Amino acid sequence: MKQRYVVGLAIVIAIGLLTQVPFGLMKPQEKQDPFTSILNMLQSINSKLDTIIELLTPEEPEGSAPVVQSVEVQGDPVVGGLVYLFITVHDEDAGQALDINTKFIQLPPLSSASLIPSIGLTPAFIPDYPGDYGLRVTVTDETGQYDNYELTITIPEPSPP
Ligand SMILES: [Ca+2]
Repeated sequence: MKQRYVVGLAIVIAIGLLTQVPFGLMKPQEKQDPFTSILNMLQSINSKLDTIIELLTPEEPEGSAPVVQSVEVQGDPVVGGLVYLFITVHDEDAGQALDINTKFIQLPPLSSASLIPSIGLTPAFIPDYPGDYGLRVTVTDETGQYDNYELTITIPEPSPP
């Protein structure tokens, strides 16, 4: 009877040890878990917020704005003549693609003149009425920085034949 009791007790202790040891090992972790996991969660939220803020903050344009250096009027500035511009542009930042766009900001009354092409360094048009043709040349670089240049071409009244 005594032996049986001892064996039984030994089994109980063994089972107790086998189950308690893993629990014992896990207990310190369990105690840390809520704090550690909240800390980890906050750190992860913080880094995610940093990423979101980075994504939402508009990037500072890099480099400098391009410049319209000069616009020369070429061709035949009379009614029915072909007028074209010779534009020179410059950008300090090497290798940036530049978009050059020209449009009318003023036309003589009744005029339906149009710029063909309106993009590039040599836009052209045919004046259909005498008067003032106001033009705006805009150069834009890859970062969206731009420069405007405005000029007025005055087309004289056609001289009687
Ligand atoms: Ca630039």
